[in-house]
Amino acid sequence: MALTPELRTQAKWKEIAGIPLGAATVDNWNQIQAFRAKPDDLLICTYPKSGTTWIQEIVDMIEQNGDVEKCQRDVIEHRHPFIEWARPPHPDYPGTHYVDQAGLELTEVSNEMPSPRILKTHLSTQLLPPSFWTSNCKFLYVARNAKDCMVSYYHFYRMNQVLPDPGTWDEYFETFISGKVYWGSWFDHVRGWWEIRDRYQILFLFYEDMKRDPKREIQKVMQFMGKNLDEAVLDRIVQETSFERMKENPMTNRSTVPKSLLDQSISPFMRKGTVGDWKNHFTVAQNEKFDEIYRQKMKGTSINFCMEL
Ligand code: PPS
Repeated sequence: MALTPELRTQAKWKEIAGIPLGAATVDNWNQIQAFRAKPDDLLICTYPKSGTTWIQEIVDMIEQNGDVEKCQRDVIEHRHPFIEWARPPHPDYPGTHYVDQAGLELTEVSNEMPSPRILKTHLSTQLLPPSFWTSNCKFLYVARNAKDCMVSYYHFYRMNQVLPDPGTWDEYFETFISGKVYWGSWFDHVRGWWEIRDRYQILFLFYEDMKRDPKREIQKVMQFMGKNLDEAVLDRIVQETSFERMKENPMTNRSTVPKSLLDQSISPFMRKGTVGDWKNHFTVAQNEKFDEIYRQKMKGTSINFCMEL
């Protein structure tokens, strides 16, 4: 059943350390924090709307040695457990193979996954279950420039029927800047992961680089995963993970998710997949305001984003 506009406005999140998260995630927080990572785990880490689905498909294609059929074995959101995700069961959308009765994805069952396990999170460094730090596993972080991320998240909020209504673009603009969106502030998230990138096994990638030169970035991922694939396989992966292919692919485009959860008639999950769409949304005044806030919040970091290609 779809939420009415009134219920959507009231849709509640809860907070951990001031960071909004789904209520079911917070209700299961102790169990999530107690998860035991393994040294050969690979954790895909992103702020929402930064290219998570794209890097998941790339990682799976590499893991399956470019075998397209194997990557069709399940929808992308069920191939890699989403470690902090929990939601009440939905009759038309049962969840992953690893989900437990409380709707929690990361359970003892996922401990039985064959290694190396590939897992996914949107958590900031401060909220990650501690065993990920002590087990010395691999982290693959993808960052996307804040303005495009904000635009993509806005359209996702509009179409995602279980998130609160984002209001108008102008209203949402303020909400995003304040960090009161699911998984918190873009600034804190990106900064947090960037600052520890040399202390752990972290491959830090940028969405914009993946757009500019997908083959080079896919090669980096391949090396990071300890794989060696020949040119023809790499070319196939580039082709199969292009926006156009993934938009048409029912295993990656979320078309199997019921409309009562994701209403793609409002905005498709695979929306534009470009760099620079923020220019179609930001007013001149918003752009100036955002640049000033960015300067303050990212002061002292060496990170550099490409804002258009
Ligand atoms: S989520 O809900 O957080 O998991 O979303 P996420 O997958 O991180 O981000 C969705 C945005 O990524 C775009 N996308 C792609 N861009 C380029 N190439 C490929 N293959 C690709 N796959 C997904 C998707 O279109 C969303 O961005 P926008 O700007 O909204 O189009």
